[in-house]
Amino acid sequence: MNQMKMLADFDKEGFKKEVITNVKTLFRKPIEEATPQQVFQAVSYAVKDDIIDRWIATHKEYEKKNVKTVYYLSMEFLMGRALGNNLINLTYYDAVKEALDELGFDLNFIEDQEPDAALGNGGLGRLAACFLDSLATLGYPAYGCGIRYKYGMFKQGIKDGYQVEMPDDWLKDGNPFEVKRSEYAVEVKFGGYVRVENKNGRNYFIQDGYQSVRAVPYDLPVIGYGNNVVNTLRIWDAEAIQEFCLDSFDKGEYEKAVEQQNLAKTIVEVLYPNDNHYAGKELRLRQQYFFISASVQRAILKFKELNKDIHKLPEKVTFQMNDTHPTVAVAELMRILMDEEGLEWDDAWDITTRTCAYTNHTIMAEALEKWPIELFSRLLPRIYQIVEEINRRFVLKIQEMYPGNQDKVKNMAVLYDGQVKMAHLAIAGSYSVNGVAALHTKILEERELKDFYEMRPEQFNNKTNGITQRRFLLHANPLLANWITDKIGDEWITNLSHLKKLKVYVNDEKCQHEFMNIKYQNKIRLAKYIKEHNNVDVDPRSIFDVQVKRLHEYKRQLLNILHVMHLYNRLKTEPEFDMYPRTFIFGAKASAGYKRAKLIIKLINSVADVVNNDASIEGKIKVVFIENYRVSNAEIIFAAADVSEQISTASREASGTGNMKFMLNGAPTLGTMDGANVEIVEEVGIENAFIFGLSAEEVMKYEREGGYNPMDIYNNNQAVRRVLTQLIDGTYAPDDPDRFRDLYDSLTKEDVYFILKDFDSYAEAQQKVDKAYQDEKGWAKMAMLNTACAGKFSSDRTIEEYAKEIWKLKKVKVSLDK
Ligand code: NBX
Repeated sequence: MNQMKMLADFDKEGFKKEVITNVKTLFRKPIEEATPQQVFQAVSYAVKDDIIDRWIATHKEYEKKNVKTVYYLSMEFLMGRALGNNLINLTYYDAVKEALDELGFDLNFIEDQEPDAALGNGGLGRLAACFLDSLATLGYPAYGCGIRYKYGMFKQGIKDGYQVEMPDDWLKDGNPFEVKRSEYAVEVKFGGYVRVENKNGRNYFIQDGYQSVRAVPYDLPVIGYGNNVVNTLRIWDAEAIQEFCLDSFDKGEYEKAVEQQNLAKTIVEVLYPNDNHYAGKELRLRQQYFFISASVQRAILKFKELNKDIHKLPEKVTFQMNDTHPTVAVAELMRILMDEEGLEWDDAWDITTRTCAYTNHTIMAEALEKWPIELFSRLLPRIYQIVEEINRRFVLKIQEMYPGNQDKVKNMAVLYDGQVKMAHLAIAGSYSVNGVAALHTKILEERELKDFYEMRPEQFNNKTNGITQRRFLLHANPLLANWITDKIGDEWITNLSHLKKLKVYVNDEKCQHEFMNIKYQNKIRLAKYIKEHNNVDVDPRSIFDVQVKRLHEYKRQLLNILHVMHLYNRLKTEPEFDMYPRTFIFGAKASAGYKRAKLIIKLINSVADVVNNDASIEGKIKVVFIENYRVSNAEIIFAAADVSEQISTASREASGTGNMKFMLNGAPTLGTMDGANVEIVEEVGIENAFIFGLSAEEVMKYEREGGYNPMDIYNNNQAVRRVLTQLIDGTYAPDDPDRFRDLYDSLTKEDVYFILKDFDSYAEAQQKVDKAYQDEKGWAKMAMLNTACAGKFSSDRTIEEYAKEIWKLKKVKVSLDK
């Protein structure tokens, strides 16, 4: 890379001066008196200075070349912290570290002052963030478009073993990297009614009696690695249109002003903390239309600055819809093309369906967005009219293809049963529909979206997810990153397939030692974090067995903790049983209203209380629940993991991306053949993973046949019966033996996630882990092979596929003339 050249650009003395000046102008203080937060701000503003020139140069270049741009529309961008990542991608990290050292500050400590930008729930939001990083690094013109939530994902505390939620006031000290762009504000209208006006023989549809808000964009820089490219994440804030007029004596006007203030405030107030679950709240639909209308309006205005003919839109713009949440984009684009640009339906529809594309992230029925028509049409009257017409024409097409087949209409219509089905609207309005892992796409084509696939197979494609190695290796695991660079050079930073060059070292004992020693150092770092944040002592020589992800029944944290209970039983009752010391590490936020998920958190903490305090097991098992799992502590956790728990019920996890982050950092997968695990095993070899459980086909077969009977297992499997009984006999809830009865009932009545069914197979795989870890060389080799074979899972690879196969983008080079 051009790292050396870039580093030569860095003016260390100038930077130090700027930090000192920034502290003075921002906080009226000499640097010696500044708080760590103030130093963080001062450093960030100094870094921003370096970013701005590249940012301007990038956009100048895009305009000069009039390039095609992708707009990645997403309700969520789970960015995490910016400072460290920005320095990494500017290739200034080491130089700034040195500069700060000389000023008497530790960069790591300064980084820790930054709150995570947690504008997302989990996988879907983090994927969007990784994609932005890759787009900029590859030099593709792109905008991320989202919402500037005042409060992001809640902060999780653990009180008495239970999750408590606290507001995430991430903007309270300001965000040094953002730039407010008031000049690009647009109006977004809600409610009212549609009036038809005839002008020159053509009907025009005009929304009247509406309430509206001013959408104001804030831009965040997204820096490409060492290439001068800076793309933009544009997040929208809402402001009242009418200034709040205190001296107005007109009561009606005054009340209207207050109403509009409130409307603006509430729209962007908070991120809905549900993942893979649809709640159907009116405010959520308002959020969706708010950021989509603003983003699409702005994109069209920008397009028109450089292009005369609106028919050329698909040649210059793609809207990629991250799940169904941004799907109103289809109708909003139709509205703008017809009502504002004056196009006829067919023309507008042709343009729209060559501009929009849709990514599906789930097959879980409870996650499918369906809006009651009553609500949808009241809130978005003109958009609803358009959706009605889309539906009318789409149903005609279905009937033409399948005359007399009412089932097809029932399964595919956009409007059905009084509801607007957002996935159907997304498919009808898109030229591309993609799943996020090979197995997931196959299930979409063969089952979930079968009718749509049969109608238009060429529309469907797979894009297996990926992660950015810049954040999840280069920044998160500097020891391993340096070791890899020493061995094979630094090209892996922008081309992860180079990691396969590490394969020649996997049998080399010295390399094995070095690799495992780095893992050990990272485990010490995590142990320190756990001591500081949880006050639990863990032994870095034990196996770090990690499950970190959102809490959801289908992800089966319950299977993991039931197995811990089982191991504990064995240690207590089988004198001949022994095991290698293991630390079971959990981290997970439960959606605030998801009772059962919260009860599972309480169970994990209750098991931890008993097991961690039982001296008789000699520390063989430790259980730790890491509070407030988020991007910033994830970086520490992945680097330190020995075992990656990816144990979802097969067919339920569309892809998973945590699995890839563990693999990259040298942790073998203990998992089911689900999502991208299938492809991980393909890359690394099944002998370098611990695979167990029903296959997706087997799960789906049981489901077609009405499930299975968990009581058969309860009756025949002593180990299972024992842990289930312990859920209701007070072993883990002496003060309230009924506390976990709901979990007991869910497992013995239906067990919809096949936890008991997969229990034995999971326990067996866990035994294999225990044995394998004790073969030091064998384990080192397996761990190294996981890193060496992770090349496919770079989001750079994923984005190249999107760019070539869906978006048809061209790369742009940016140079800085000084
Ligand atoms: O998207 C996740 C899937 O569960 C993962 O398997 C996949 O790897 C990841 C990226 O493709 N889905 C997800 O995170 N969904 C949500 O967070 C979500 C949020 C709100 C909502 C529905 C889903 N209404």
